[in-house]
Amino acid sequence: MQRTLVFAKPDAVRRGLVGEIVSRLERKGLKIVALKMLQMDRAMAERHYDIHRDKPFFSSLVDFITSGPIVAAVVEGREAVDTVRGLMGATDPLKSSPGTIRGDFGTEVQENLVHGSDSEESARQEIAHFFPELADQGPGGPP
Ligand code: DAT
Ligand code: MG
Repeated sequence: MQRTLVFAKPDAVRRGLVGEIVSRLERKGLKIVALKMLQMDRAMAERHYDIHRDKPFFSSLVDFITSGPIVAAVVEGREAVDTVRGLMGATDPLKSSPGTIRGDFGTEVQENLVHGSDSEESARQEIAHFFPELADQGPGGPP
């Protein structure tokens, strides 16, 4: 079993799509291990998106992701990282297939509804960042 970090972005919360997103994860068979609403401050957002620091859209991305609460989850299942990325669709919602979250509900690259870790290593780092209370747990929960 593998774990990954998923969050519904501020646009998804504003549009009332949190239940839809969580439901799609659950209906696929993934297990919600942890779930919480929080609002990222700039420091947290800049750390989360550090890899994009030099991109032209970085400050706009940080403005957006800190513009309201998000709902973050730790999700567990077989190949959870790639499974969630598949459910999300491509970064640009106009290039995402219908049937994916972004493909079904988005049109904007920035306001693309959902985040999912892109590798097992980023999942480990992101889970520790968003859910420090789980950081010392391996897959499957507390010993
Ligand atoms: P993903 O979220 O699919 O992993 P990413 O890691 O490349 O995509 O980018 C992180 C976020 O940054 C993405 O969800 C939306 C925003 N973003 C990416 N490319 C962008 C662009 N060309 N213009 C504006 N925002 C962009
Ligand atoms: Mg990414």
